[in-house]
Amino acid sequence: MEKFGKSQAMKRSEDVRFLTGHGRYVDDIAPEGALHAYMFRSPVAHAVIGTLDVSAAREAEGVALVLTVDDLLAAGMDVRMAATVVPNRDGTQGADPERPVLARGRLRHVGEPVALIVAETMQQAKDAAELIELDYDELPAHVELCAGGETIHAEAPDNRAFDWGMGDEAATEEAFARAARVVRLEVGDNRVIVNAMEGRGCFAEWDGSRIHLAFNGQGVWDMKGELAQAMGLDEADVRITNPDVGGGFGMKAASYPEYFCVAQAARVLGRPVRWYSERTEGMLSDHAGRDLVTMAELAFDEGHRILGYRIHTICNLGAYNSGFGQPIQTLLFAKVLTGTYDIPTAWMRVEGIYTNTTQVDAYRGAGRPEAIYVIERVMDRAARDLGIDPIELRKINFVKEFPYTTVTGETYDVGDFPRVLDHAIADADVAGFAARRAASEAEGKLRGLGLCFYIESILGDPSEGVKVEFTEDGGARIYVGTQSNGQGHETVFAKFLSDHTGIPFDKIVFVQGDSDLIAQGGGTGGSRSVTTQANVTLTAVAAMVEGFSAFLAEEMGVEPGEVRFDDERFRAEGSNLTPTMLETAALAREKGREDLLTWSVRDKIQARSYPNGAHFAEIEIDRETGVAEVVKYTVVDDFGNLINPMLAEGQVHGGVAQGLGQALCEQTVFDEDGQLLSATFMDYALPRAYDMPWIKFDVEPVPSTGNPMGMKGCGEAGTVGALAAVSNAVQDALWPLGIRQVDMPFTPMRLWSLLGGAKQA
Ligand code: SMO
Repeated sequence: MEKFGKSQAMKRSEDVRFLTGHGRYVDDIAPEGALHAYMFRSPVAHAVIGTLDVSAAREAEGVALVLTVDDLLAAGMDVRMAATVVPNRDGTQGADPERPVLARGRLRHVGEPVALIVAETMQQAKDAAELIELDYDELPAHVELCAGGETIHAEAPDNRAFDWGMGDEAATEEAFARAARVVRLEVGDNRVIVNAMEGRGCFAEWDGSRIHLAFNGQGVWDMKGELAQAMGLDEADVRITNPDVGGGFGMKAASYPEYFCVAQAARVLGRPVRWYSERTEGMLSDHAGRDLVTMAELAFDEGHRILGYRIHTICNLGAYNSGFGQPIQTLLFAKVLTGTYDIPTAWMRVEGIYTNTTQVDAYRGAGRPEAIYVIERVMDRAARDLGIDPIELRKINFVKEFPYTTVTGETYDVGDFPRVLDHAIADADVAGFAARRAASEAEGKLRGLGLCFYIESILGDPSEGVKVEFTEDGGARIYVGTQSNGQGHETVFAKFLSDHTGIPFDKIVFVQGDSDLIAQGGGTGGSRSVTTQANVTLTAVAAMVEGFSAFLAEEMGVEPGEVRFDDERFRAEGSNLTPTMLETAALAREKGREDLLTWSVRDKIQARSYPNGAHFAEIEIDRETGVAEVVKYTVVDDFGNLINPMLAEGQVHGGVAQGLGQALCEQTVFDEDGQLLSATFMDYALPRAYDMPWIKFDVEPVPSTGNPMGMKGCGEAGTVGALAAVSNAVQDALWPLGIRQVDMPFTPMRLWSLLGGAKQA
């Protein structure tokens, strides 16, 4: 089987469907005759609700139902959304205020759901929303990223949700005390609005005893438990489905208020109900990403070796705690705190701050881009301050012996950072940079080269489920527990099964996203899918081979141990029978062995994997306009073994695009009243194809020991590397002008202003 299954650049079979408008997204499959739901949202960032009068809306034409939090409570629903807290440094717990499904007494951000209106048509629902009378006493909005200000939750009077830490504070102090040099840098990580191509949406139907909620998520399993809890149903009476999904990026992994309300509306009305977010509505209510600021310090000895690392991070949580974990921006941050460097001691302190803004949550990388951004910016700054080449400084401090356990307790199993970096140095033609810079300068442009050497720590849920079913038509179905959001799972996992069983690819039907069809799974997130799903598929294949071998031994008249599966066929010495997997399944069906036709397996991989790599960005800045253009971009990744290098490269391209967007143009702006000023694509600049450079991509694999295929997750890596690579390139371009600090996004306005200032100086 070794000759199959690795490194095949098979094109995505689902793309024909997607590109010709035949994708089946949640809004395409809402039941005929479903009522339309519209969410009435808070118009202000902070207020105490006086009265909420929905009586006129209830009487409006076409309106079937209006739900407020009182209606949900009266129906016995649990309106508190799931959240977890972190222990504070002083041993107390982080604040644990309620996030209600619909506003309860207070309004805490613009766009917060207040009442759901359900009507025959969307226009009628929207018209009825105009009739809702919401009286409130407005409070000052707290939008600055600092403690203090008007209290948002009684549980956190100074708006500080938590103050946690990790590492060894005293040992780090001591390291700094004996350092030859200390380098400091404040690093801002701007808030981004995720803007998945497909907005959030759902529909729900109630058959009198069971609820079916379809939504465009990153998996069905968390929502199943949460909806059962909220609605007071047995989990067996909850079916959750995810159809085709047009991009999630962490944002769609959360459970959102609309889903609970729409499900309840369907139950109350006994009719299907649908809801779909509009773009501005999504910008106000989809969980945002990043939004933190870090003071970072590195202590060095005389030989430029790092003695200690210390950070103090302040995170904007928005108005509520994340459902994944209160310190969402720094939870996985801690796992790669020290990056690829051998740092003997480190300390991180993190404060979480509530503000009257949309909630911040997981976004492509969920903490790891944030951590790598900080360490790679401060490493670059350190090289400048110490007067040493940034590549050299990294090489001096790289972890070189594996396995290596970091100060935060992660064990990097394998890696070869110098080899990966050298490959990237060659691919990026670093040696030719000085000449390219001179050429740019001759045209009056500034040119900079920036490096980011990242590492990730991959694994959300280590366990995954799969079911393989042999069907009467002579083919097979694979049911996966992961969930494609557009990454190509349909191709990858069907092909993987095909390669390991010899079942022809076109005889395999791929099924995902239905909690009724397989018992459990983990969904997509944290770059976990390929490692976990491939692993459990191998486990299922092993079970099938064993089961079929025992069955065939009888048919062949040999001992069970004598049957082997080899080169797509079962064989045994002394038998002319050499059936394929599909032929064996057909034979089993003929003999009434139904037990051999369905294989359900749940298995977990043993350890995390640590993808790593080097990104080199080269940018040119036009002094007259302040426009920064990425003119050259090089990536060399260690993703371990790849099962489809083409799709992995596609993941990197998309990831880099998201990183460049954050670095160059995406700017989320709230005014002092907490109104989102960048709430349309007129004001919020997403990168376009035109903004993307050509990316030179290659791999330098060091197979992981954490999973049987030796793979390392690749879904988020592009974003992790891009932020610091571009930022360090911009810093490199501006350094000769004496500009020492500039934060993302590097918009023309920001750079032009800085360059104007530099000219006058
Ligand atoms: S930010 Mo992701 O879906 O782990």
